[in-house]
Amino acid sequence: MRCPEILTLQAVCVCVSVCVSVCVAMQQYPAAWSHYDVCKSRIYTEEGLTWDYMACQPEATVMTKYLTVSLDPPNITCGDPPETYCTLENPYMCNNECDASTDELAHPPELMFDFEGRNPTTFWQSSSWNTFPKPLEVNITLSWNKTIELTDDIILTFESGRPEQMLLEKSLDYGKTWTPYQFYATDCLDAFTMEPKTVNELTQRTLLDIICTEDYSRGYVWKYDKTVRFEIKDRFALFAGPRLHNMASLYGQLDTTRNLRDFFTVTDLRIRLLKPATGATMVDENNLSRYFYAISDIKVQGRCKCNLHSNSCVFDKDKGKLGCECEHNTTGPDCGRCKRHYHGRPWSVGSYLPIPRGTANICIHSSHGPVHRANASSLGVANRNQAHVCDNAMLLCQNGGTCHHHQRCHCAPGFKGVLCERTRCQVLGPCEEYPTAGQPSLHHPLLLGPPGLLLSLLLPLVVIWFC
Ligand SMILES: *[C@@H]1O[C@H](CO)[C@@H](O)[C@H](O)[C@H]1NC(C)=O
Ligand SMILES: *[C@@H]1O[C@H](CO)[C@@H](O)[C@H](O)[C@H]1NC(C)=O
Ligand SMILES: *[C@@H]1O[C@H](CO)[C@@H](O)[C@H](O)[C@H]1NC(C)=O
Ligand SMILES: *[C@@H]1O[C@H](CO)[C@@H](O)[C@H](O)[C@H]1NC(C)=O
Ligand SMILES: *[C@@H]1O[C@H](CO)[C@@H](O)[C@H](O)[C@H]1NC(C)=O
Ligand SMILES: *[C@@H]1O[C@H](CO)[C@@H](O)[C@H](O)[C@H]1NC(C)=O
Ligand SMILES: [Ca+2]
Repeated sequence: MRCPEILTLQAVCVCVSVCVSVCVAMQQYPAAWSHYDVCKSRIYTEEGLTWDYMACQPEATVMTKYLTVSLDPPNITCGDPPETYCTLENPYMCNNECDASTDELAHPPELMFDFEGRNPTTFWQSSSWNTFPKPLEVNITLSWNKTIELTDDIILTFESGRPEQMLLEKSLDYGKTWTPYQFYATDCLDAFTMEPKTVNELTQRTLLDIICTEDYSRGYVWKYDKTVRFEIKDRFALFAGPRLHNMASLYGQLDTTRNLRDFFTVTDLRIRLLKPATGATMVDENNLSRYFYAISDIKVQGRCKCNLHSNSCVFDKDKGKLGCECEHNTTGPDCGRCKRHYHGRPWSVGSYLPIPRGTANICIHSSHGPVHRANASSLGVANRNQAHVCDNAMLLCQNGGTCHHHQRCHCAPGFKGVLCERTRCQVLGPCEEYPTAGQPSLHHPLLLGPPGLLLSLLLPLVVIWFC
């Protein structure tokens, strides 16, 4: 459900508050937030048909289609020379053959990302722990060469026993530096000298803590659960509620807390396998073919980071990488700067606020100060992180409005908008039919409040603001 389409179709529906009400009625607010999927729409102002700009982002999708994988050590994949493996539970059951020179018996890394149908699973497999007691360590690095934002749990499915020790790392700078995401061990104290924790023990305040969990490594678990997770959704739920029904609260937080947004943003992931499943305290040194890693599937869901300046991200086959298709006169792989000749004010990330349309923060032509364009509708406010909505130079309050603490314009009677750039109900007839209560006051502190309270506060605000 997209308000702007209704708007485009029905020229009479000019006052956005009407549109918002329509949308609310039609989409059973707040069940489905499919927001931020439109970057601009046509609207009518007294100047005629013009563009209205909104914060926008690409849809979340399966990200494993677009990565490159590299293994370290590079020759750690099994099958060269061919080997036969036994199961962990039964050293006499040895029917797992690996031969890199035969298609049916090879287990290359690509098989971690192929489609898992109903057929026998396909998997990558390491060579066995022949070097015991030297540790069997493998790094699996997933690189996008593009900044992406994770939107769902990372899920690894093991065909071997799950590792007794493992570490998930992330990079935000294309692999130059790495930081831990989560530690996994059968015994966190022993392996990493960390107290074992689960994601359920995290709170809003400790959400960014890096924990060691024993949930995905214990004992003879592979009969029950073969997966190892990094729980994104449980972390989202700390703000958005258990079924993520209150995404508004999450978006509000992401907007105001840079660390939080960065936490879910990566260019690369690295899975560091540190110790394979042994199933018992003692490693059977006479039969090391029982110990190895095998992974059948890795799930990573996310969206391109486009700084809220694009709703589409495409894979360029020639360059072999993803790129945002930038709007709002921005450019760069992440829409991270203004286009040539559009430096009328500094580049700024779009904002999720005010919900539901956000603020586009478009780049402005260098020859136009924002003053000239400010009465085109919906000129974005400056990035809220800088708490800088208006000033006495570039972002002047219009039509006799006055700037208070760089936070908001107090508009003269009859005017509205972030910079008082619009007249009240300028195209519609009598204003009296619509709420005129006070000034728009979308202070984001509201969004920090208890999520339940939030929605009841938001809806009237949205309506008031738009009219
Ligand atoms: C894996 O990467 C880490 C750095 O993140 C490095 O110290 C280690 O030697 C690598 N391990 C292997 C087996 O290449
Ligand atoms: C991988 O290469 C290293 C050094 O190049 C070598 O020592 C090691 O035996 C090789 N491992 C396998 C499993 O072939
Ligand atoms: C492991 O034990 C099984 C059963 O005794 C045997 O068939 C297999 O060859 C052994 N593997 C190794 C590497 O010793
Ligand atoms: C990443 O993308 C940049 C720019 O498109 C390109 O120059 C570079 O070669 C790519 N790096 C890798 C490792 O593919
Ligand atoms: C830049 O933005 C203006 C509106 O501000 C739009 O008319 C124009 O098409 C945009 N230019 C480009 C190259 O996208
Ligand atoms: C927009 O602002 C400019 C300069 O402030 C003014 O000349 C113009 O008439 C305004 N247009 C509208 C539609 O208010
Ligand atoms: Ca597979």
